Amino acid sequence: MSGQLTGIRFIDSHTEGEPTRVIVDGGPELESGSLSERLRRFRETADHFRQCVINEPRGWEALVGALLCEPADSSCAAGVIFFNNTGYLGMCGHGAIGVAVTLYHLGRVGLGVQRLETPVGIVEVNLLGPNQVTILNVPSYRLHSGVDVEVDGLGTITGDVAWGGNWFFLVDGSPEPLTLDHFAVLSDAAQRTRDALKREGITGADGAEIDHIEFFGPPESPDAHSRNFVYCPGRAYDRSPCGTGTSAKLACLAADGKLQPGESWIQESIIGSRFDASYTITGDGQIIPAITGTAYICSEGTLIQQPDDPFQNGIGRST
Ligand code: PYC
Repeated sequence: MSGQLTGIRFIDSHTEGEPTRVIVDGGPELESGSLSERLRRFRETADHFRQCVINEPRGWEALVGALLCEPADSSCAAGVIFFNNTGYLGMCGHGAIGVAVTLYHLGRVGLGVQRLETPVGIVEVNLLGPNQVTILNVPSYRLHSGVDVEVDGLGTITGDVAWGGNWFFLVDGSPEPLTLDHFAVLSDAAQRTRDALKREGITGADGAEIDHIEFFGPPESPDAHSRNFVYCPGRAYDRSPCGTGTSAKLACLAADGKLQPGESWIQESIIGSRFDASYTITGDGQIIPAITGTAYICSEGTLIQQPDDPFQNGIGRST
């Protein structure tokens, strides 16, 4: 080996099949301030770090990174900034479950309730066991219902726009069968739906881009309520039922009066894994989703960057 090595210590887990890479050492210096301020510094001064961790050859497209930071709010066990192959996520439900299990694995927290600070608010994580976690997500709500969009090759697709920590377009009645061997056609349909939303100027609040698409259909398990396919910003699909996507779904069900506070909703993913979800209501018409799932540690190690490696920051891709 030549040149000076830089090491980035990580722990990988998967939550219901969806991977999370927690950076425990060797992350960028983001100084102090709110998590959203540090996210801005991360984006502006250290985006190469995100690319190195997520992109091939050290990462892959489905991976979500989680940079552990000192929390600004001392009631929190940790601050965390989530990122993926295209940029940064306000919140990540499967990722928060992965972070909680990783903090437990590291001996930094015990079982029971902890708080995590994210750029979009504080989330509570309750470690029910070494691998099982319930998260109380950020307040979630439906912004628009029954929005029609003209999608190339698919015709009119109708969906709801909802916030669950990220912006989602939720479509009941998937345009393709909800099985894993259809992931390529599902991804294609979801990408075209996303392109159409952009073209027609359909956005989340304050013009925010709707960068996650969710298709729903009947579940395979008799005790589940629904199966989904969730398409993420970097053209990867979520192997889990998606924590923020399930939160957005709960917000729609609540708004339609189809699910009552405290009632259980079992959301199945495209690979058959599941989250058990429910909600409580806030005073201002939003909901607080509770999402329970399991995560398992699957590897830990050190990512190495050498100054003379032409791909020390990974292989970038524009989406
Ligand atoms: O679980 O919230 C989630 C999530 C977002 C993107 C991938 N997973």
